[in-house]
Amino acid sequence: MRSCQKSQSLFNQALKWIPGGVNSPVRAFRAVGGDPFFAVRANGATIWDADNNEYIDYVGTWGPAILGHAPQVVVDAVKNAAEAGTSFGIPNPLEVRMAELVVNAVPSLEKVRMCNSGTEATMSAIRLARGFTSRKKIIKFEGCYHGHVDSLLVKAGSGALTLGQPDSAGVPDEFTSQTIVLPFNDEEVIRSAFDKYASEIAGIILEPVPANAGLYLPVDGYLEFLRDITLKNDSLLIFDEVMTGFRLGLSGAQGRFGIVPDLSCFGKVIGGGLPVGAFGGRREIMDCLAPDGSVYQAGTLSGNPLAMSAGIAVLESLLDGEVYSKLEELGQELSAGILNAAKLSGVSVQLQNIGSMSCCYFTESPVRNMNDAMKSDREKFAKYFHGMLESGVYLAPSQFEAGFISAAHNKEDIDKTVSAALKVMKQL
Ligand code: HOZ
Repeated sequence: MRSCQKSQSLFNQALKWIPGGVNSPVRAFRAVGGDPFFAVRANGATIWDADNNEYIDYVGTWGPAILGHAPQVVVDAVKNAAEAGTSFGIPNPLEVRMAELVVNAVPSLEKVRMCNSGTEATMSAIRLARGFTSRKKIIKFEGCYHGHVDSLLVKAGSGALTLGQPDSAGVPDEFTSQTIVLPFNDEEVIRSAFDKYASEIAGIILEPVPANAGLYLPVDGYLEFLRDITLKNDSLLIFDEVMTGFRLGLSGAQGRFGIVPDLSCFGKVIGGGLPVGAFGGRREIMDCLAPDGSVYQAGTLSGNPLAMSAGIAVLESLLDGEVYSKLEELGQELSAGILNAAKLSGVSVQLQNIGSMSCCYFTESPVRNMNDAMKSDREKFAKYFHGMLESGVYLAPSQFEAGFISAAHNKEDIDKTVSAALKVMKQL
């Protein structure tokens, strides 16, 4: 058993002053039992806790660390930027470079606005969709998580689902009365919604690859269907690419699946580990934002030079595509290895994988939506999680989160992880 004394003592202190001892619920390990470790350092693919235990990290700060932790290009960029001033509150040249990089990488974008988190991005995107269309209703999917936006915190994934609270107290019914929640990967329910409310639906927001109830993929033709039906009904298609943007390729899931949404939301990777969000789309829609248009959106720290410099350093490192080739290869290797470990151990799993993202459900039946994901044996997952942690592998402490590989992982990390999985699964 590894020693966790220092983490434990920090957690006891944290519990006195921080609700649940954490600043974001899923970190509390409630879904898997036990208490969280406290990280003091992270470099490359490794994270160290306060007791100096080290782990191969597949959380990657929940997605941003695509180059691994503390890549030199990011550390240098942030240091340089800090010396020139940590915040200006007036336009700075880094914002222009960031916008250029994002718009050039994602074909559906003509303009982009930076904000400070994925939550801000989705909140602003749906406000913009409503302002542009002069309609109120938004369709979202069960198990999709778009940050903790009031009107989208209905049957939400991530920490909300992890804690069995997909709907939040404190959100009045009136705030969600214009939200239509439907199961993912089901065309019929979408058709019925449009039959009933066509002229009222401002847009559909979705994670094109839902990664907040574990990870499942759109079935063939589904994203095309959503594109088609929104176009026919003058509704907007909003891709929440906070997780998949710049992760599944330079042009995200939309590039990978060949879909052109009207609006897209970003976060995580584009911030290089600093707090960033962004949303963008066609010029005629984006120009509805203040100060050009009547949809208000703002932020004291939006376009912050530290965050811009970190994000720019990451995006520039991704431009030649080499990182993505490596991630595809490692992603396939890890998934094949874990699947094989499960087979050898006689454990039924659904190993879901796309590029550097993956999730292992402990169920025999295919997972295509939140209901399927809920069938996973979460007790088994908790045992698997703790077994892996003891073996020096840190997975997300919830069945309903995806795992991430970074460019700093190598074959040796994958081999160690697969050996650990085999050992742990044999004991399940
Ligand atoms: N919403 C994040 C994962 N999908 C969790 C963020 C965190 O707890 O840091």
